[in-house]
Order: sequence, then structure tokens, then C-alpha cells
Amino acid sequence: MAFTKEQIKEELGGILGRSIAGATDEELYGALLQLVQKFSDEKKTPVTGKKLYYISAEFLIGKLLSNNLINLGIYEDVRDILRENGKELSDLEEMENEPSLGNGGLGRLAACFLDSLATMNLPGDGIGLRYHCGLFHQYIGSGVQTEMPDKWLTNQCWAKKTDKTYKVTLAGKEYEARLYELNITGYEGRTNTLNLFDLDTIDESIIKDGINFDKKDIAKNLTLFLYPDDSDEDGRLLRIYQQYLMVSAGAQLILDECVKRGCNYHDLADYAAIQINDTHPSMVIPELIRLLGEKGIEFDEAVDIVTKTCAYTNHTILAEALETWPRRFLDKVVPQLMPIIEHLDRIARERDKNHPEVTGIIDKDQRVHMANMDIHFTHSTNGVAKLHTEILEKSELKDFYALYPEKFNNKTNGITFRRWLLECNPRLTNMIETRIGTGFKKNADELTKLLDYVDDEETLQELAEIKQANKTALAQWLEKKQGVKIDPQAMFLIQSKRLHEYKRQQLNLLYLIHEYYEIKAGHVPAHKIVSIFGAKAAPAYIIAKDIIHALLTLSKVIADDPDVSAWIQLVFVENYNVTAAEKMIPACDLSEQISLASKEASGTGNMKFMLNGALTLGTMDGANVEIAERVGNDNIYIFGESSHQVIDHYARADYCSRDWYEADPNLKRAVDFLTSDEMLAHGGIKENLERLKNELLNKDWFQTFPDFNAYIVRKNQAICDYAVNSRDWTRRALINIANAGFFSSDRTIESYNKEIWHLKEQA
Ligand code: 26V
Repeated sequence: MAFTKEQIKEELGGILGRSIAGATDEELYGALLQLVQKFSDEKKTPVTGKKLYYISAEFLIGKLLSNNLINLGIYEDVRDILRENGKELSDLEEMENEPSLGNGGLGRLAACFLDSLATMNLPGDGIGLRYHCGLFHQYIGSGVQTEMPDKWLTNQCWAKKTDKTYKVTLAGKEYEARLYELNITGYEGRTNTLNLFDLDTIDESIIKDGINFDKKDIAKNLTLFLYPDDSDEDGRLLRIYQQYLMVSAGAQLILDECVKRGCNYHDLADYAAIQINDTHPSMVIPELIRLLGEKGIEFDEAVDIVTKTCAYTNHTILAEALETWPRRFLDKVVPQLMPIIEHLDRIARERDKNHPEVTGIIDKDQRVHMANMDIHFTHSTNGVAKLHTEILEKSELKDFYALYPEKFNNKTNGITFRRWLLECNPRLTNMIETRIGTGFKKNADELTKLLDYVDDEETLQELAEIKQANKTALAQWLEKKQGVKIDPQAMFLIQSKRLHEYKRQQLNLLYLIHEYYEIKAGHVPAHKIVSIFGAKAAPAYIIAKDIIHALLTLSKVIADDPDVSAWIQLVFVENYNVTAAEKMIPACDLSEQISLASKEASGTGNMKFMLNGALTLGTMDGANVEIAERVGNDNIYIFGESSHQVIDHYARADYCSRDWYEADPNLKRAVDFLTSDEMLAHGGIKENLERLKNELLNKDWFQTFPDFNAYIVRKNQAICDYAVNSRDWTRRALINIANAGFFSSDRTIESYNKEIWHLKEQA
């Protein structure tokens, strides 16, 4: 169903009740919101067959106006109508607050999946929470990160309040979860729903200085904040409250909808597929068993039904990130689930007599292992990239793999090209369209047709001009936003992702210090570089904040030294979020994906940069491995120890960072610089910098030192190649774009559907 320009004009006029030219930006934004609502409602159709429920604590959907206009096929018409009336769509985009309802990759993946499901006409809804504040707003003042609440809800909001509520009992008290519905538009496809739950009693006024609030009053604070992935004790208990609100209301919604469509509970698996996104929604398993019990279904059958209905995705092998809850927490918040969890634990121990302590649910210290419950009581466990799944099967979860080899499978992550190409890079989209037509928008594999153009001078010239225009646009945006001037003629190197030691922003930091010394000694790089970072550190993650502080301080040292700043600029983009990513990614020359091999489950930023014509500098980790496989070694810069070497070091506990420091004068020089007079003279805080230095010297848990030299060599090779042969660089960028089709989330969803969900494409 296509909407004509006339139809759009008429609808807009009707909603506004006045002329477009005479309306304010706010009125226009509100009118467009209503227009989208109306058009997208028309594409909601009754579901035939099974429906997927993607249940997730995070949906990092980003701004929705442009995305919805593009997906409804009315972007150009709306832009033109506005222009004809002296208005700019880009100004209206500014009106929208970004819903930052996720921490990073896991939440953004959920959002990409919803886009693909709707685009492919598959019935798949999301279930999550309507946080009043998304991920904190990051301010950079006096060289450190400070966190402020991100209150994004306004009167004009995409998530619509409904009159549907569900009763949820938390710590013995009953609460009412209210459903909000947000339309997910598919590109030329159907409309699905993101179901978000909230309490009516939340009170934003209890937020005090920064992001602190009284954590005791659940009725007032339950959905106030998205949980930042690393936090304090108090927060943990609140996290369980949040999770149970989501899964209990979600499970009731699922059962309700299925019954309305003819389900008799015994055949639930024919009506619903439930995908558990990491362990945050794992309590949906015992909750469904409990609810089915209330409907009169025997325990064993309920276990069977739930196992057939649910599937689990694992997103990390980091031990510290795997959720295990002290039993007393669950006893307090969800006593109604404990007898069920205990029963499941007994079944699990029966099934694995060889290693009950490894695969059991409740361990001897009375901690409840959520992932273990997921693997036993769902029919599918998947990793998110080939290497990640292999590590799960061979090491992290090997006892489970021995028990249930048939449950394990891989689903390499993907990204939606609608947001990460069509929306964020219209110049490149247009260039591709003029070469290979529009088929790639829904069939990403068609991008390989670009391989016919890798030696076409006109195409290469145009691609280089597009990259330049995007770099200039990023420079302008940064100047406006942060007052920072960067040289658009320099080479742009970007590392943007959450700040975490395993992602090794500190390796990049050490490189920059090394280059500082080299330039001082007269060894200048082959090309001027701008090294751009975007990263939020979890508020309680001290070392991560120290790394940010070191980067900010170093950027002042460099800026203050004309010898060095002629060659290097270090820029830290404040408050990195989806909106910032959409500006940064199309402007990147070299994408930094330098995690310690084996630690990054997949990464999805790596795919976004590749699709937008950046070359990757990376370790053989996560989906980098699959990127390398597709583009070939000449078109990617790989360095560093392999995942096997890293895993061996951990197994043998034979890594000693101090040995590396003592043995390598360049490394020693770079590490020592952290607490140098230059750093302290530029606002460096001694305590923080010493703490970081000591951490590296005495621990360096994520093994930056062994990769230090290889990183320098490979990175300088990339800079040299860029400087010496820009035509060849652009050619290789085009090869990357042409091979990015595999990383479309449409492919990922197709594979989930074929192997796990079995949904029917809707008419
Ligand atoms: C959580 C925590 C919690 C506390 C301590 C440290 C820590 C570190 C990491 C995490 C993240 C857990 C799950 C997650 O976000 N995984 C990410 O999922 C992406 C989508 O599959 C994937 O691309 C990323 O590689 C993976 O890190």
C-alpha cells in the first residue's frame, strides 16, 4: 500500500488544522507523529500462525521520525512538502528526543531485529520496559565523565498508552503493569508492535543530584532508569524487580493473545515463539510454568510446553557479565517462583549426573544461574557469531554442549540497512542505487553487484567524494555540538562503543602516546590523523572512567603542542548514542575493532562501519573473523594474538604484564607517560592516572601489552596505505561495501526463522 503525495498533504493539513507554513516545528513534529501513527496502523493485520515475542530488557531504537518515514516510503514526499512551505525536515528531527532504551550492542540488535521482522512481513513483537530515563546522558566537564538523567518522555511520544493492564506481585505486593504500544514499521512491510510495560505510579521527582534516587520505593522508581550494565548492590535488587515486572506482564500478554487466537495452552508452542535476549528475561521460564499451572496444567507438561516455546540467545562469555542472583534476592522479590526454580534445579541435576555443580541451577553458595536455567529449559541456545558459538560449545558451555548438542546453534548478528545505510548515509545510498538499482534495500546480497565497479574510475571518484562530504558534515556537526574543530582532510579513525577494558580503548590510548613521542623525535606519520572516540563508562566502573580521563587529558596535551597537533587530533565525542553514531559511522576511514580476541561476542558496530565504506583495523574476534573471511586479507587490517593463544594464557595463568613492560622500552615509555608532568600539567588527576597505570602494570587482565607492537605496526601500515594510494584505499572500501550484504539483520532473522521460530510470512 503506497501513500501518494496528495494523500500526505491532505492528511497533514487535516491533522494540523492550519497551514503548514504557519505551524511551529513542534506542531509539525506532532502532526507527523500522528500521520505516521495513522499510516502504520493501517499496516497492522491479524496474525496467521505462530507469532514471535522477542523479550528483552533493552530496545535501543534511536530516533524514529526519519526511520518511520523511510520505512513507510514517504520520506521524500514529506521532505518536499515541508520544503515547499519553507520548513526543513532536519529541523523537525532535532525536536525528537532519542529513546536510549539500551546500553549498547545488545539493545541495538533487538531494535534492528524488530525492523527486519516487520520488513520481512514476519509477525514478531517486542516485549520490554518503558524506562522513564534511558541510558544516562554523559557530560564531560573538567576531564571526567559525569552522568545526568536522560528524561526522554514528552507529550509527543511514539509509545501510546493503552488501557490494558496486568497484575504483577512483587515481594508479596500487587502492582499494576500498564501496557504502552509502539508501532514498528517495516520497510515496505507490515507493522509490528513493541510492547513496553510501566507503572502509573512512577515519580520522576525522586531523582536527586545526577542519577541518584531513593531505591526503596518500588512503586515510584521501578521503571525510572535503564540499568547501566555494571552497578551497585542496591541496584541489583531493583534489577530483579524490573525483570519480573517485564516477564510477568509479558507472559500474561502472550497467553492472552494466544488464547484470543484459539490456543488451548497445551498447544502454546504452535501460537508463540519466545526469544529470550540474554539472561535478563530468563524468569519468563518459571513464570510461564507458574501461570500454566494456574490454568490447570501439570508441572511436567508445563515444563515441556515452555521448553518447546522458548529459545535463548547468549551474548557474552565474560564470566562477570553472566547473571547469577543470590537466592535470598529471589526469595524476597519473587517467592512465588522459588519452588518452581528449585524443582527445575532438581530436574537439571537428574539430567546431568556427571557435573551437577556445573550445570545445576542453584549452586552450593545458593546462587541462581540464569543461563543454566535457560539452556536446560529452552529448545535452542545460540551464540551471536561463529567464533563466539564455537567458544561456547568448546569451552564456556562445553558440559551443556555434551548434554544437548542439538540445542546449540549459531546466528551471526546483523544490522538493519534501512537505518545504517539508507537513513544515515543518503549520499552513499544514492550512489549505490544509480549503479545496481534499489533491490539491495530488501535483498542485501545484491550489494555484490558493486564488485563490477571496483575498477570503474567514475565510481571510485564518486565514492571518495561521498566519504569526503560525510567527513566535512561530521566536522561541522562536532563544531556545532562541542565547539571542537577537526580537519576534514585528515584520515578519520574511529573507536566508538561502550567503554570496557576488554574492548581495549586503552590500547588505542597507548598507541596515541607512542605516536606523540615518535612525532617529538621527528618521526611523523604518513598522514595526518583524527582519532575519534565515543564511549560511555558504567557509572560505577572506575577503571573505565580512568581510561576516559586519560584520553581527555591526552587530547589536551596534544592540542597544546603544535608539533604534534599538526599530525594528530584526539577527539572525544560527548554522549555517544544512536544519533551520534549515525553521524560518525558514514565519516569513518578506519574502523577500530580491537577487543582482546575471544572476548567480543560479535560486535555490530564493526558491520556498520564496513557497510559505510570504512576499512577495519581489528583482532580476530567476534564477527571481525567473518568480515575478514568475506573481504579477504588485503581488504582488512588484522593484528594481534589469536583467541586460542588468549584462551591458553588464561588457562595457564602465565601472563605477566610487568614482564612485557620491562622488556619493551617503547611500551614502558608509553605507560609511564600516563603519570607524566605533561599529563598532570593538563588537568590530569594524579590518583586516577596512577590507578590506571597500576592496573596495567599489575594486572592488565585484557592483555593489551602483548598486542601493543602488532597494533602499532598494523595501524601505521593502514595510515601509510591511505596516504600513498588513495585510489586503492577507496577501491578496497568499495570491496568492503560490496561484501557487507551478509551482515544484514534480514539474513540473521531469516536464519532464526528457518531454524528456530518457523513463522509464516504474512500476506
Ligand atoms: C555486561 C556486563 C555486566 C557487568 C559487568 C561487565 C559486563 C560486560 C558486558 C556486559 C554485556 C553483556 C551482554 C552484551 O551486551 N553483549 C553484547 O551483545 C552484542 C549483541 O549480540 C554483541 O555484538 C557484543 O559483542 C556483546 O558484547
